Amino acid sequence: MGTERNLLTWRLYAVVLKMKLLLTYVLGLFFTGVGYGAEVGDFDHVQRNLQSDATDQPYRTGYHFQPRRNWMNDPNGPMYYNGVYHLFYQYNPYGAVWGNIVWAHSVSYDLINWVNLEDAIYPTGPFDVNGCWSGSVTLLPGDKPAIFYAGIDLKNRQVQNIALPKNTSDPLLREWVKSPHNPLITPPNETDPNFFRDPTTAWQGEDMAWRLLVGSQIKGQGTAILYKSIDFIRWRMIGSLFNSMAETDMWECPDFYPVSTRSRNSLETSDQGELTKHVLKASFNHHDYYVLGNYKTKTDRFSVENDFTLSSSGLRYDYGKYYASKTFYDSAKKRRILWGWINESDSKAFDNKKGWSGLQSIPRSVLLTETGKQLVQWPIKEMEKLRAKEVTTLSKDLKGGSVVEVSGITAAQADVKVSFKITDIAKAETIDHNSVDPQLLCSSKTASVRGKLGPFGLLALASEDLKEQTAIYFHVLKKHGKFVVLMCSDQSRSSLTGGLDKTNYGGFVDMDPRHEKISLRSSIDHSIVESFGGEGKTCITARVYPSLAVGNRARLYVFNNGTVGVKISRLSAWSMRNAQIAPISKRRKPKTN
Ligand code: DQQ
Repeated sequence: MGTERNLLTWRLYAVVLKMKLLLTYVLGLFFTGVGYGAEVGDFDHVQRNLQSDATDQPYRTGYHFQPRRNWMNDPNGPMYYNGVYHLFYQYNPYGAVWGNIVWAHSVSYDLINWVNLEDAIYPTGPFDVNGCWSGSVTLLPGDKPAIFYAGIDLKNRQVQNIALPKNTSDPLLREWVKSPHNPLITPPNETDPNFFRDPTTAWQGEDMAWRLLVGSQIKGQGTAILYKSIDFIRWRMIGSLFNSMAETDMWECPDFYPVSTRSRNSLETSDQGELTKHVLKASFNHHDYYVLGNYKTKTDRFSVENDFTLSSSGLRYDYGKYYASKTFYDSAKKRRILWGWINESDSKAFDNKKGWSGLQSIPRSVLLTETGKQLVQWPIKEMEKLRAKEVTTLSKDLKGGSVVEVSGITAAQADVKVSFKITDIAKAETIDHNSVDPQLLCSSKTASVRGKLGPFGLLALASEDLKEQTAIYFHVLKKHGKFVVLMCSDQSRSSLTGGLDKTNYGGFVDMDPRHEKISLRSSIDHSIVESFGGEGKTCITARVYPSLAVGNRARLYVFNNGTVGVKISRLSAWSMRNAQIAPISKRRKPKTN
């Protein structure tokens, strides 16, 4: 009876939510004409409107998650619970730069359209009075979500706390209650209390005990410390999960989860079949690095297949702007989804002027490749719901030195897939065996430097005269007698504006260009280009601020600046519609003690 009532309440809630979303959208359009950056009574509006030239806010996105205003950083505690996706994130309610950190909270039915709720966790006690930093959600038996987060306590130490929903029958889980046992974990003696944070989702071992990791740094070296508990309240330190040989900074936002070596279905965090490997991800030195290995709860030993590699020839989720990511297991669709924070490439002064800072990446599904050597990431299927007009080109020669416009779509807000066939691989240029760092290679082999088989790819967010362009491209090269594919993202001409970080990024794509087509998918959204090379084996995100290629003035091109021709096997490009991101009610100001 109770369950039926809950179900009924939930259905009613769902209808009201959907109506609110619709009303917000319609009212916004009615009152503002362009519906851009407007506030309508209690509601602010959808993120942006592509029809306007958006001269006042050209860098807000159409389908990436971002709050209406202010600073956002790490995604926290993403989960699927009772038919609703939840995303929490580090947020400054008072400004566009980092500070006053709380957990903001948004919910969605499809991971694309979002409703913003009140902040979920904000400083209330001595154990988090100076900030509520990153953490994760664990679904406890009986399907009870528990948030584990890093609190900055009265003495400015980093401690680990728990919060539970006030009412688990509220499908939106709007209110959270902190445990009277907080802090549950305090920094061990060997750890600097400034380097002890970001607890992972917990997993259960064969012995039914819970485990989790806390990111740390001991004696100047990054690490993740394993803790164990029977009751989820008293936690015992076990030690470092894995000692990397690479000299790293503190490991922020560690993530630890199993991946299947056989199936395309993902695994729940506590799954421990025979056919699994574990992924350990750590965020340091501005990137998200990962290692693969074997882990069994019987011994709690994690034996790794590779080590963290600081050069961009090692395994990273993304070789561009991408940090402090977090995965969760989506039990509805049996997949693991990855969120990452995309930081700005501009200055604080610019962020203050535009009144906001930080994006979340498109949610990506994560799997192990068939070879088992690395992960593969792909934008979740739901993104395709936003695709509108499509243009397609099949089997077209792209001569050396050519630039062809992809017209007929909204180039500032688009999704593009292209695959290239190499017809004359013998012409690939040979590189020195010492050229191992792809990012360095991409810094010298920019899009405007002519090679042989490359650079070829896309020019996104380009102005008509090509003075501005974000180039995502490939080079096919020969190294140690083998063919290698280099993927680059060249930001050097992304904007005529100065004072921006325009670093070029690069990574190798693990494939054989003699037998496989070289594919690229780029999701372009006004000031961000998320690119997936080799069907998601190598990902590069660019954060850019064009001054000419804005709104309707942005163009998209496919290009080949090599001397050797390549073939476009297929190119499909879609205009993308706006996602709807609206608040359900006014943001409540977080309380402080
Ligand atoms: N951001 C949080 C920390 C985390 C860092 C603070 C990573 O908990 O280590 O906002 O971006």
